[in-house]
Amino acid sequence: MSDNRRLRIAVQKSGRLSKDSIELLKAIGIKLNIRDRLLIAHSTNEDIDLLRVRDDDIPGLVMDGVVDMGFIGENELEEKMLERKAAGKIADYEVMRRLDYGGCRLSIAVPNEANYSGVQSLEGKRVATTYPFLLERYFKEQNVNAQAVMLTGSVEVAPRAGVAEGICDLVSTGATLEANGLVEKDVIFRSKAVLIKRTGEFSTEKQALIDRLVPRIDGVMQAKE
Ligand code: PRT
Ligand code: ZN
Repeated sequence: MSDNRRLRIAVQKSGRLSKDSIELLKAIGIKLNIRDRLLIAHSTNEDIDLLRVRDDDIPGLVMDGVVDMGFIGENELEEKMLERKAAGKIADYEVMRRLDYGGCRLSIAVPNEANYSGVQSLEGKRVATTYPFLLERYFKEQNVNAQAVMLTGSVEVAPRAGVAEGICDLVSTGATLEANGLVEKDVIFRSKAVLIKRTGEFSTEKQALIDRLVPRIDGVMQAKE
């Protein structure tokens, strides 16, 4: 079983960040015994346990101090931070390293045939997104009165379905937008994966482990440059 002498690190169980996060941990010398169905994976050579969860849960686990560290996309991290602040919850964390994977951008896109001359064109309209807090912050900064409509999936079909006039979603190659007859207009957030840690003191042992591991991450990233 895990106990709090062991460093707890949250990683996405399965998805776009899983493989690179696990590979990075292995590259810095952490031996892991991962069994697909299990929530917890123990390291066999370091005092480390991995908690394998949905990426959406990782910011909260770190901010609540349930885990010590986590690998997460900045988009999800920033969204959850805004959501928690709005709900009056603790939203503190520290970014230890910005990593070299998980790169994407959160962009507003509209149908090819839409008349669009800047974000002001969305005044009074609805925009479907999984990131309502980031989108509403952008609308506020731009002085636009538009409505963020929360959808957790299939955001790209919202305009065709008549649910919204535009979308705000993650883009990497742009193929999904193109396949759905949408054009990317405004990039509102640029994201990469980051390694974060909880705030507060660590035990001497945990701190020593962190101090030993983080320079190895730098070494692995430099070797790839
Ligand atoms: O199940 P769980 O909740 O853990 O996973 P998830 O489905 O919420 O997340 P997942 O695995 O799809 O993405 C995890 C993280 O990867 C995101 O939060 C981003 O930080 C990062 N990432 C990088 C991306 C993309 N690139 C990306 N392209 N996340 C999602 N996409 C999707 C996007 O939503 C759209 O549907 O890919 C499509 C667009 O891709 P292109 O290449 O067609 O432009
Ligand atoms: Zn998710």
